[in-house]
Amino acid sequence: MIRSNFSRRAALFTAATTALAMALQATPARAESGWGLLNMTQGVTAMSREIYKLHMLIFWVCVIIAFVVFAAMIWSIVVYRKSQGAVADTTLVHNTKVEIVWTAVPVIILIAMAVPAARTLVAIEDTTKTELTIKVTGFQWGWNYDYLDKGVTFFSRLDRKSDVARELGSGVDPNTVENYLLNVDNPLVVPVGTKVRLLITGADVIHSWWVPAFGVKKDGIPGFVNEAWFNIDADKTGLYRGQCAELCGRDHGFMPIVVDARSKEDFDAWVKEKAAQQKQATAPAAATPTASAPAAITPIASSTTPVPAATPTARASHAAVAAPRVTPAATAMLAEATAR
Ligand SMILES: [Cu+2]
Repeated sequence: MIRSNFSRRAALFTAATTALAMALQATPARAESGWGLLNMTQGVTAMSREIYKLHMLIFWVCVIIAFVVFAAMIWSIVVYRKSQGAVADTTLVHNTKVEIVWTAVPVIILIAMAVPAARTLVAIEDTTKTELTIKVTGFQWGWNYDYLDKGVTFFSRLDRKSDVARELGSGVDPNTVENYLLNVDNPLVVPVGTKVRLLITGADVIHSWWVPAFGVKKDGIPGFVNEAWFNIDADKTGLYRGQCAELCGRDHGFMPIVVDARSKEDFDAWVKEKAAQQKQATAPAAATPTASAPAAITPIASSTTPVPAATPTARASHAAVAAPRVTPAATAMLAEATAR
């Protein structure tokens, strides 16, 4: 009696689970509002959407497994309790067939998840055929962006308004500051529709360059250069925000990232103007011995080549590393940041 009840209920249960799984998979990706805000963003690059799809696939696999396991468990506990006359079925104890099934099923599920995950991981690491390379150096507490071969380099750090408002007793209400702690003085400017490669390193401690909309989060480690890339959809110009994602010291929470994605024409015009400005700004200083000293960090061609200099302990060292490559204004800013 109990056996026939069991098979009928098992069939019902399987049907219900299958229906739920189909309903869940048919659910369209939600817009990023309301409950959607709890989820990761779909982003503005083909790769970020790929990562999002993978995330949702694995999420639903986990949800279905959790549902099946907990439902079976709770159902068994309630329906087949001793007070209802249920007798334990001992044929399943040390049953070879069952052992094989519950080993094989998880292995198959894991392999099924590993295939798309590995494919995506390989694509994330594929930094070939990039059209623009920018070296990103994290320091306590800001970012240096160096457009290799373009003659443009600058520091980017927390904007002044947020910086003032965050001070204790500043008298400024943080609620009145737009994009409080998420704005910078000099955003990273990049072109849309272009495969941009980032060479990410750290000048003092480990930082992590993270912009969710691009699906990029990569550590900047002193002595190493990590690679990452993104290609923003051609119609997605605008501002994208991120933050340092590695606990890097006292002001870790105060080193946001802002990327200004512009059309290719606008970017070309910007880079031209910026390079001309920087050339002009450094020209008089080139006569002094310190400013003409060779760069301590040279552009790195391979991700395995270590960066010389920069010890994690001496705070003065990152100024020594970065100073020869930057404009006087940036050097002053770095000195200010170091003194804080
Ligand atoms: Cu950091």
